[in-house]
Amino acid sequence: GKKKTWNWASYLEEEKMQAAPLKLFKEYQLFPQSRNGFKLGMRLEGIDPEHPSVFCVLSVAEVHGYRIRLHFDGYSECYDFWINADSPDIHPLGWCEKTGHKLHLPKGYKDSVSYLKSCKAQAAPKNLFRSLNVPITPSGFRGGMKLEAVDKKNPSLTCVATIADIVDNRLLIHFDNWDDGYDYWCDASSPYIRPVGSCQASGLPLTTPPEYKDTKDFSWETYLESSGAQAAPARAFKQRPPHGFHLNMKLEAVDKRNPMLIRVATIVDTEDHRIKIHIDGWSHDYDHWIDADSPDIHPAGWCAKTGHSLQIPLSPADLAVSPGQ
Ligand code: MLY
Repeated sequence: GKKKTWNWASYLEEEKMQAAPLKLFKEYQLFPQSRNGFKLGMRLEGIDPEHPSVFCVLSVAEVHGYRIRLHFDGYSECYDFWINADSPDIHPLGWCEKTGHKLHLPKGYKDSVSYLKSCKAQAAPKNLFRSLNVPITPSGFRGGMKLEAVDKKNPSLTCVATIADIVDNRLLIHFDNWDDGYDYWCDASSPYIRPVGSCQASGLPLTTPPEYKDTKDFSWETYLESSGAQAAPARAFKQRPPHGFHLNMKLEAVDKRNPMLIRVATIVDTEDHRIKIHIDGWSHDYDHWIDADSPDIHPAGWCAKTGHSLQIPLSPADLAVSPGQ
């Protein structure tokens, strides 16, 4: 058949749809100001996405456009993951020591000093990391404070939770007496966190820690007293305005099932703080919700501008002749 190059402008025209306007995106979703300076083999410290409370030694395993694939030193490649070069989840070597965080060394390494020495030869230079020039405003949140938080893995549940860590202006939310697999990082304006007592005030059920067989046995007052913890002050919670995305707007989104790929996508449903995206050309079975502030969505043209490949939608005709992409 005849081959023509795909481009956003003619695609939008054909589809009679609109690209999501730039003003709806967060700064880190937009076109980056600097280039991706990370190089293969560089070492750094970062959060394990499956265990957000854990900081590990990571190495750069692949560089693609403004994104990098990170590898856990000493572990299987199956745990590798992709992030943007300006991710707040990564730090230069030495950051954990400086900020009093425990650094998990690769399996089999007992002698942390000699291991880190060998890494230092390949340390990612400090200037490659997102510099936080924003002054750290005292937020009223402190480590150990209690609050009510949505379990993002079970979004119908609002649960008893603790601020397990604070880095820059982000809070690590941990669910009391659950493992750290449910933990997540968010900021003071997250729609997923609320002050102690919010569920009761709005007549919604609060999921209590697992040791409470009957939710009715739980009271915040006695819980705070017996745990010797403070409630996060209501004034510390900031309200975030709903995003402005609309139905049928198009954008570029990381493929959830194969995160090395970015695909052309359409917004098919919206909530105040989430959008439901459809991967163009795919079955609606793959449609899924994503936070509107996710670092994995970008405006049309992001891939082209950052030197990342973009998986373009296959038309039914392409499907019949091409072996796939
Ligand atoms: N069905 C899940 C629910 C776990 C909820 C954990 N949250 C509250 C942190 C289970 O029982 O494993």
